[in-house]
Amino acid sequence: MTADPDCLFCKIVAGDIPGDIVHTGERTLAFRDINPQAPLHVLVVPRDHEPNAAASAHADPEMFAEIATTARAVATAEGYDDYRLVFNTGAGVGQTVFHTHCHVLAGRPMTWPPG
Ligand code: IU
Repeated sequence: MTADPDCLFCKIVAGDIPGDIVHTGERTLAFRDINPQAPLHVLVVPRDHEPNAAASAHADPEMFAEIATTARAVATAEGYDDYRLVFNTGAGVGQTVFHTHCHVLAGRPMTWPPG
């Protein structure tokens, strides 16, 4: 497994700092966002460190299927059939934590296009 000692999400994956974990998979982890933007706001992360979704896709294409499956499991477990998945990829579109993560958002009306 690849980890970056300076990465916050690697530390949550390793259990070195606490996260409100809602799903534990062999290769993924899901935990609640500390600053939720919807009634359900969970982050699904691969355990392996990559800086963003594009890098994960390159390193491990199957990871995306696993992230999507995990996202559905999390949403279903919380009673939501409809949910939005977001991968901010790059600082220019708002990525602030540079460990691949998928936002799973649900529980309120959402507009399109996103802001
Ligand atoms: P972004 O796509 O990189 O902007 O998302 C990073 C998310 O990580 C953001 O929604 C933060 O609220 C969230 N987060 C967190 O859940 N726990 C933390 O300790 C930190 C950020 I720092």
